[in-house]
Amino acid sequence: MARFLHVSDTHLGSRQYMSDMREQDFFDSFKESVDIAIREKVDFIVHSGDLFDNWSPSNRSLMVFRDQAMRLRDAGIPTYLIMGDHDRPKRTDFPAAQIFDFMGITLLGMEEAEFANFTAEDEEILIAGISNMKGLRRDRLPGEYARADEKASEYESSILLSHQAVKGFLHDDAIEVQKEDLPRNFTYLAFGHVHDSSLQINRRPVFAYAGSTELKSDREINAYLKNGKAVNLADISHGALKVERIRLKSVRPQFLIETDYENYLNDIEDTARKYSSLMGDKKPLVSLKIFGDADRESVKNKLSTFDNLEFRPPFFIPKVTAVEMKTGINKASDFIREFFSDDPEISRVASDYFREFRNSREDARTMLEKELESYSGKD
Ligand SMILES: [Mn+2]
Repeated sequence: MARFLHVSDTHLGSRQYMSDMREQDFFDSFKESVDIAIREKVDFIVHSGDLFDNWSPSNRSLMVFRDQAMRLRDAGIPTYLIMGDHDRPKRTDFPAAQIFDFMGITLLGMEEAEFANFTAEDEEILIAGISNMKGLRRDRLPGEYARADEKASEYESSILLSHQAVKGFLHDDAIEVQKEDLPRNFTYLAFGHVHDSSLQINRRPVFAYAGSTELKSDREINAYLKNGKAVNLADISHGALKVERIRLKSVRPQFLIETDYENYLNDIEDTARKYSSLMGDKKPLVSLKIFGDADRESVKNKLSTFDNLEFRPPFFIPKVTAVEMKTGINKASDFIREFFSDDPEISRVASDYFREFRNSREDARTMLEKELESYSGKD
């Protein structure tokens, strides 16, 4: 028998909303995953990709990972991992995780399926890994799955690590793998890439997206409110698998509230009450969308009086006003000016971005990042 933890999509270094607080949240939930591995005395960890948020991580992210890798090494717990789409180098370079190969961190399957053996008390367990394959590499994936599957037929217990979008779990444009292409001989398919978790125990092999350990985007809020974020704790023995989700407590609760000026205070109170069971050590982070007319100053003042909630700067979405097509509106920039005619500041920003995006996406991106940085700095 061997016990292992399946962790995925930790995205160390991610700074959601350009926020230092959010960067720390990702570090916290990664550390909690390591706490769980040590507490549960697992024999090894499998990580199914997107360890770091970026293929060239910040020094801080590398330090955070180093410190946790040292704790695991001291506890005698090796880690097997693959690269996600975020950690595959965009030019000729080594993957960041490979720096830690001397500490019991084994990176598998950079270009093709690769295999490691874990020697448990009474059996050899196969750990197969294929890093994220997209673009030209994608075409080789079915062949690599087939090769891994053949290898798995030689073992009673086997685990496959892969980081891809399987049909049924993401929108159809993003699909890279059909369900019938998935290998059949493994005991457990440990998948990464899809951030909303799912665990299918009533099929062979057992299939799991462990899901991300923090919310990388507000699209993850609904699934998070339903299922939380988790890592999977599994016992594997002679081809039999028992697996349970262990919820991560350090995840910062997030809410998205769509409302209007008349109801926003009630809606905030209702949401906070409804999800009071999620309130832990961290203040929930609320994204607020206010539709229609609103006294923006008053909203901002009111929000600052909540001491149990953190607010992102609220989004105000004014009623869409029809632009009358009068003479003189020939160019898109005239149209933009007319559309935002009640707010000269927004009108200026919109025109600037329109112009920049037309010239160069890269310049526009730099401009947007600068603007957001100064914005989050103010808040
Ligand atoms: Mn990811």
